[in-house]
Amino acid sequence: MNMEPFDLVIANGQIVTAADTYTADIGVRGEKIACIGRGLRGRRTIDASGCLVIPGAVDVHVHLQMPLGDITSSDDWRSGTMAAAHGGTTSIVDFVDPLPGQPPLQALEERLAEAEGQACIDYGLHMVLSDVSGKTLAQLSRMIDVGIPTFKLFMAYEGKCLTDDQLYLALREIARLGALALIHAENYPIIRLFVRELLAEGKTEPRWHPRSRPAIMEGEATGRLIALAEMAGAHACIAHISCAAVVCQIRAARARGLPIYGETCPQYLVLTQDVYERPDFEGARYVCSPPLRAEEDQAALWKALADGTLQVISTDHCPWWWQDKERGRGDFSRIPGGVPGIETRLSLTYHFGVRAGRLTPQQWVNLCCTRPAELFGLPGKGKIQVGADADIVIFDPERVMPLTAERLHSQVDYSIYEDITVRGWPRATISRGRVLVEDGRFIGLVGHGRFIRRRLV
Ligand code: DUC
Ligand code: ZN
Ligand code: ZN
Repeated sequence: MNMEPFDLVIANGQIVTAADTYTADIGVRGEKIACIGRGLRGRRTIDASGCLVIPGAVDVHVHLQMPLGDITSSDDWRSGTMAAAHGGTTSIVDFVDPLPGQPPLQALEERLAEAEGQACIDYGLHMVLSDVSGKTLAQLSRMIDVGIPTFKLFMAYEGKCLTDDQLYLALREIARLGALALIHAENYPIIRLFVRELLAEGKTEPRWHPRSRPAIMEGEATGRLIALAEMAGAHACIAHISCAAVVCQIRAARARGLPIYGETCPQYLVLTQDVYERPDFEGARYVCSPPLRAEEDQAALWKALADGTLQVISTDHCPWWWQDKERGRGDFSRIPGGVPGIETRLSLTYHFGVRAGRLTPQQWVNLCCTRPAELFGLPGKGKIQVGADADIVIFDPERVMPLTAERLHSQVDYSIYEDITVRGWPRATISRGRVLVEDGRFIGLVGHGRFIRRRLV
C-alpha cells in the first residue's frame, strides 16, 4: 500500500452518491479518486465539515458560442465553462452543428478548435443531424469512433426540422450502431401556422410565444417520435421536456419496456409561463423553446423526476445579450430562443428539489451527475468512487446566494432568476484533482478542460 500522503484530501464531509449518504474522507492522487476512508493524510486537506461532498455535476445540454444567423449566443467556451465551474458543474456536452453541406467531421474539427485552450472544465459534443442523406448517415460510425455517440434530431426549426421518414431513417441507423438519439420534440408545421396567424392578428409581444408552441403538440411530437423509435429499435432521450403531456408519453413508453429517456431543465421546474406577461418586453428574457408552461406541468415534472420517469436534469444553457433579444420587438418569433442557466442548476434543484422535499439528496445527485454521465457515455464522471476522475463538489447546504446577473458569472446582462435567492451553493469545485473554484473565486486554469471521447456502455 502507498503510504505517501495524498495530493488532496477532502475530509469530514457528508458524501452523497446516487445510492447513499455517509461521512468519510476522500483521498485524491493526481487526477483520480484514490481512496475513500477515515483519517486520510494529504499534502493539502480541505475540511468539508458541515458540507455535502458530491460528484462534479454533468450538464449534457449546453450551447456555448452558438451561431444563429449573424449573432452568437453570449457565453463563449471560456466564460461559459468558468460559470459552470462556479456552480459546481465539471463536465458539459455541447453540440457540433454542421453548416448546410458541410462534412460533419470538418464541422467537428472547427468546433474542437474553438474550445481548445479555452475550456475550464471537460467537455463532450453531440452531433446535430439536420441532413440525413445516405452520405451523412454513412459517416455516423466514424463519429462514434471519435467519441460522439449521441445525435440530436429536431422536430422543429426551419432548416433543421426532419420529416417523419427522415427521422425514421436516422433512428434506424442510430439503432444499428448502438448510438443514442437526443430529440427536440415539437410540431413544426403547427408552430409555423400559429406564428403566422398570431402575427397577422397583431399579436407580436413575448406573451404570444407560449401560445404558438402548445404543450399538447409537444406531447404529440413525443408520441410520434416514440413510435418511430420503437419501429427503428432506437434508444432515444427526449430533450428539454416542459410539460405533463410529454411526461405521460414517456411514462407509457417506459412501462412497455422501451428504451426511452427524458431530460428536463431548471427553468421548467422553477418558472411558469406567467413571466411572459411581464411588461416592457421583459418577457423576452424567458423566451426559450419549448416555452415555460403552467404550474400543473411543473408539478408533473417534479413527480416524474422523483419516480424515475425522467432521468436527467440539464440546462439547455443558451444565453443571448439583451440587445439580441431586442431584435424580437414587434415580432416574438424573432426573439432568439434560449436562457442562461449553466451556473444555477445544482443549486436551484437543491433549493427547490431537496430542500422542498421533492427529491432526496441521492436523487438530486443521480439526476444532476450520475445518470447523465452513464446515459451519455462519460466514463469516469458523475460518481464518487475509487478510480473515478476526481471531479468533486463541496456543497455548502446553508450558503445563501441571490441569483442576480451581478453575482453570477455568465457573460450576459440579465438573469432569469433575478428575484430568487437560494440556500445551498458550492464552496469548492474540483476537476481532475485541481481546485477550480473556492469560496466564490476562480483559481483554476483556462484551458484545463479536455475533450471527452464519450462511449456508450
Ligand atoms: N431551444 C433549443 O432547442 N435550443 C437552444 C435554445 C432553446 O431555447
Ligand atoms: Zn432543442
Ligand atoms: Zn438546446
